[in-house]
Amino acid sequence: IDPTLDLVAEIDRLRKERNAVILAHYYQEGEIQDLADFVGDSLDLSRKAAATDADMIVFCGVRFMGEVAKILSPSKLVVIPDSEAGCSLEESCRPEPFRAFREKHPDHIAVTYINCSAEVKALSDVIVTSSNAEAIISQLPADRPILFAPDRHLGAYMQKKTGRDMTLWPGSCIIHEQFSEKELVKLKVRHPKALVAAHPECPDSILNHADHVGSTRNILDFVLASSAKEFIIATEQHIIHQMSKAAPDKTFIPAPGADGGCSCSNCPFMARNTLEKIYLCLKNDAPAITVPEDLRVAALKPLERMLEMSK
Ligand code: CIZ
Repeated sequence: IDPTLDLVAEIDRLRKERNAVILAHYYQEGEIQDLADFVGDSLDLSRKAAATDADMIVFCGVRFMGEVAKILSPSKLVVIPDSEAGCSLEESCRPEPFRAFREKHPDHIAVTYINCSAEVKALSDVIVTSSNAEAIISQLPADRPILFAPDRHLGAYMQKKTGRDMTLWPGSCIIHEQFSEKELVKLKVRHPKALVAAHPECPDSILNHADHVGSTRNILDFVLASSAKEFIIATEQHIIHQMSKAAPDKTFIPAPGADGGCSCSNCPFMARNTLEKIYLCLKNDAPAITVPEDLRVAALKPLERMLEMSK
């Protein structure tokens, strides 16, 4: 790429030329969030993907999110800036062991977190995000046990919130798992007025110190509505970009890892996306997401159930 190219202007030109919509997750770099047409969590963004009349969707997030957009909007060209932008939760739950897990528990309803592959979605009864998991689980028949995959911390939190009988898949997110309870307690001592807002992908040892637990969207709403001025944020740190923009008078501190610093909350998969790669994927129509039609139809069913149950 010509280093003198104004990437933001070029992305803008190509977006209009291609009738493209740029979707960005809250966990993307601030400069990517700022140029997106919509910024949100995976639930908001999948709704946008389902409703768009654009010809092309540029999904700035991780691969499974682009895959969801393609499953919901098969006639659109869906591109992602980097095909290597994976997810540790997706990796922790491969289709074959998941199929065996299901077969071992034939009477269970398989509730699967959206952070998984299309193959695992296709083997599930209903998909959830952290924004709608509690509402969806509460609507499921009370006499049926639940299999929850792949995030065991979100599953354990849902078990506590809903009182439902659940068998948990042993997966976790490399980001949320790295926060340190010891360092968090030290940070709270230094900032006694700060409220802790944590994502339910965090282990119990972190959630036990939280004043508020919620999805990205929910944490964002919480800090904006709160009269407190200082917050410790226990999720991927780039959500703080939206918080600081909406409430510049408030202070947001990323929760610490074992070294006391905040580098642990920078998702290496989300960080693969850059302005250069967004420009290139708009220009080259690649990397494009493809999902075989039989798999797409099978994965669509539990996703549509999710959209229906979270209205
Ligand atoms: O659902 C999402 O977008 C993720 C990964 C987290 C959240 O809480 O929004």
